[in-house]
Amino acid sequence: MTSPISTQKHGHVLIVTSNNPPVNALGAAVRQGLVAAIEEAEAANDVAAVVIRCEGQTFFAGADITEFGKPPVMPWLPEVVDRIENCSKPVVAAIHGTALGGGLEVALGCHYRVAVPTAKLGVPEVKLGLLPGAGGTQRLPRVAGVEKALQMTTSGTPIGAQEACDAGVVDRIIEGDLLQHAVAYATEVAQVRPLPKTSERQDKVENVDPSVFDQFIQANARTFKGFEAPMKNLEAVRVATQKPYSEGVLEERKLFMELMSGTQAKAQQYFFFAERKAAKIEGVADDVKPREIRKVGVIGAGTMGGGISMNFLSAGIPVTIVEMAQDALDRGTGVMLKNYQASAKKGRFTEAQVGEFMGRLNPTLNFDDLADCDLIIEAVFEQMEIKQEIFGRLDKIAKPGAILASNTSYLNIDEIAAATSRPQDVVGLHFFSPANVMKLLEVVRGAKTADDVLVTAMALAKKIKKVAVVAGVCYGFIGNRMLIPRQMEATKLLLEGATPAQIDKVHTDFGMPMGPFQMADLAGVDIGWHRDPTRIENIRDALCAQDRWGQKKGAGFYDYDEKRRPSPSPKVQEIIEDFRGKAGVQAREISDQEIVERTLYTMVNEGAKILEEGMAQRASDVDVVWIYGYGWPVYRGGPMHWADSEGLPKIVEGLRRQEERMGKDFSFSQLLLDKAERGEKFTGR
Ligand code: 3H9
Repeated sequence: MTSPISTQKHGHVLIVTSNNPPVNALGAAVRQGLVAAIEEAEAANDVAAVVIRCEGQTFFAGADITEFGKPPVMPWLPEVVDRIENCSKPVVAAIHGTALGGGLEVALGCHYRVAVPTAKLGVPEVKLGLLPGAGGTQRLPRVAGVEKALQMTTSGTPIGAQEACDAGVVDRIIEGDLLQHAVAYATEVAQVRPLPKTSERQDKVENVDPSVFDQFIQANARTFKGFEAPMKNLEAVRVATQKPYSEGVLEERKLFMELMSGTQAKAQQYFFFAERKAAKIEGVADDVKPREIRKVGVIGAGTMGGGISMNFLSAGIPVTIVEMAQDALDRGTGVMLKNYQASAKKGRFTEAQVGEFMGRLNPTLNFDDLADCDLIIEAVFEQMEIKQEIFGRLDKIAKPGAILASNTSYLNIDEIAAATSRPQDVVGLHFFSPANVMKLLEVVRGAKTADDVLVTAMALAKKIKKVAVVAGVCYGFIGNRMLIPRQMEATKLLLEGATPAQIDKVHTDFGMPMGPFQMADLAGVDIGWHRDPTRIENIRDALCAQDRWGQKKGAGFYDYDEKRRPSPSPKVQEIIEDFRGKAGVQAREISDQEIVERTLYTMVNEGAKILEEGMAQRASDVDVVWIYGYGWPVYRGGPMHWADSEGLPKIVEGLRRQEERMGKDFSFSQLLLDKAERGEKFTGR
C-alpha cells in the first residue's frame, strides 16, 4: 500500500505532503509516514529545513477518530509530535483549512507555523469528551498563554488565523501561494539555532496567578455542568503552570486515558458520527442531483416564518415573505431586523452585514409574488384546512419544479400534498423554534416526495448550517411524537403525588435544559388549548382558564417574578389537589426512579416504535433529533444510545414495573422487547 505521506525536495527544503482524504486524519499510516519523513530529513545532508503540509481541503483535522477503541498501532501521536520537535533541522507547518486536535498538536510540535488567512486552528477534543492527548494541553498554554489555552481547550471552538497569529500560535500569515511562501520561510529560518521548541518555553506558564483557574470555572459553570471533559482539560492546562513539560505530559496522558475510558467520551464520539450519518438518505441513489434553490418564499411572517427566513437571508439566498395584512408583515420584518441587530451587538455580524441580509428580503402582501421562488415554505397556523387551502393556491401559482414545503410540526404531509397536483414536490421542513438559532431540521418524507426533493432539502440544510434528519409521516414526526408519552406520564404523576418541581428536577439533574413543565411554561401552556374557559377537563384547562398560560403571562405551572425566575405555585398545587380529589386518587410518595421510568423510559419505548414503523431511518437519527432539537445531554448520546448504555433489559424491566400504573396509555414496542431479549442494541457503538 502506498503511504499517504510523500516527500519532495525543493532546493534545501524537504516538502512533506500528506494526502489522506477527506480530512487528513492522523491515522497509523500518516503517523508512520511523518516519522519516516523526519528521519529522511535528518539523514539527507542537502536538506536544511522541512515543510509539513497537506493536500486537499484541509491540514490535519486531528487523530483518526475511527481508530479510537481499537488496539493502538505504533507510533503514537505524542511520539510523532515529539519526533518532529526533536528534529535537528527546522520544521515549518504550512496550514490551510483546519488544523484541529492532533493536527494542531502536530503544528505545535513544528518549530514554526505559517497559515493562510482563512485557516482555523483549534482543539475540539472536548466535544468528543476528550482532551488534546498529544502534548496539546502542555504546548498550547506555553505558546498562547493560559487564558487562551483554557478558552480553546474547554470550548473546543477554533480560532481564526489572525487571532492565532496575535496569540503567538501562528508565526506568519501567508497571502498568496501557501507552499511557495512556506518554502521561502523555511529557507529564511534554516540556520536558526537553537531551534524554538514549544515544549521548552516557560515564559507564558510561569508566575501564573492560580486564581485564574477558579475564576474561569466560575465564569463557565453553566456550560461545564454535567460534562467531565472541560474540567479535565482545565486540570491539564493547570498542570502546565505547575510542572515541567516532561511531567505535565504524563499527567495529560493520565487524564486523557481517564476520559477515554468513560461513558461520556463514548457517547460524544458516537454522536460525532451520528450527526454525519443523519445526512445520508436511505434508498436514494448517490447520483441524484439536488434542484437549484436561488430564491425562497415563506408564507407567514410570525415567529416561525421570520426565523426560517433569516436562515436563508444569512446564507445569501433572497426571500420573499408573504403575509395577509400590512401590520403583521411590518411586525414580522421588524422582529427580524431586531434579532439581527441583537446578534450584531454581540459581535456575530457587522451592521453592514445586517443591511445586506435585510436587503435580500422582499416583504409582500401579494401571494402571486411567490411565483418565481424555487422553494416555498408555509409557516402558518397549525390547522389542516388552512394548510390545504394554501397548498391548493400554491399549486396554481408556483413554477414547475418548485419545492412546496410545510413547516407543520404534527400534521400529515401526505394530506397536505393531496391538495396539490404535484405531491412529488411536497415535503415537510420542520424547523424548531427559534428557527434562526436551533440547529435541527426534520425533513419529512411524504409517500410521494421525489428523491431529488429530499436530496435538495438535505443539501440546503447544510448550506444554512442546520443538521437535517429524515422523518416519516406520523403524528409529531420523531421529536414531538416522543414528547407525547413523556408529557402524558408527567401529568399523571402530578395527580398521583409528584410536584412539577420534582419532575422537572429529575430531568434537569439528568442533564436536560428543562423539564416537561418548565418547557410547557416556556412554549405556552395554551398551545392547542380549546380556548373555552368554562370547559375544564384537565389540569392544563384549569391553568389556561385562570390565565396561567406560562412565562408570557408571568404564571403557568410555576409563578414567575419580573425577571422570569420561577417559584413553585401554591395555586397550581391547589388545582392539582382539586383534580386529585375529583379523580379519587390518594397522593403517594413518588420516587425519582419512578419519574425516570415513566417519562424517560417511555420516550425510549416511543423511539423504538418510531424505528419499527420505519419513521426514522436509524436509531442514531432519533438521538440527533433529541440532542439538537430538545437539548438531550450530548454526554448521554441521545435517548437510544443512553438506553443501550443503561442496558435494554433494564429499560424493559423498569417499564414492566410501571406498566400497570401507566394503564391503557402505554404499550410496549415489540422492537424494544425483541432487542432486549436478544441482547442487542439500537446503536452500534
Ligand atoms: C484528537 O485529535 C485526539 C488527539 O488530541 C490525541 C490523540 C492521542 N477522524 O465533518 P465532515 C470524517 S481527536 C476520522 O462531514 P466538513 C467524517 O466522519 C480529533 N474521520 O466534513 C466524514 O466522513 P463521512 C480532533 C473524520 O468539511 C468526513 O470525514 N479533531 C475525522 O463538514 C468529512 O467530515 C476533530 O474533532 C477524524 N478526525 O468538516 C475534528 N474528521 O464522509 C473533527 C472528519 O464518511 N472533524 N472525519 O461521513 C471536523 O470537525 C470536521 O470533519 C472538519 C470538516 C471541520 C474537519
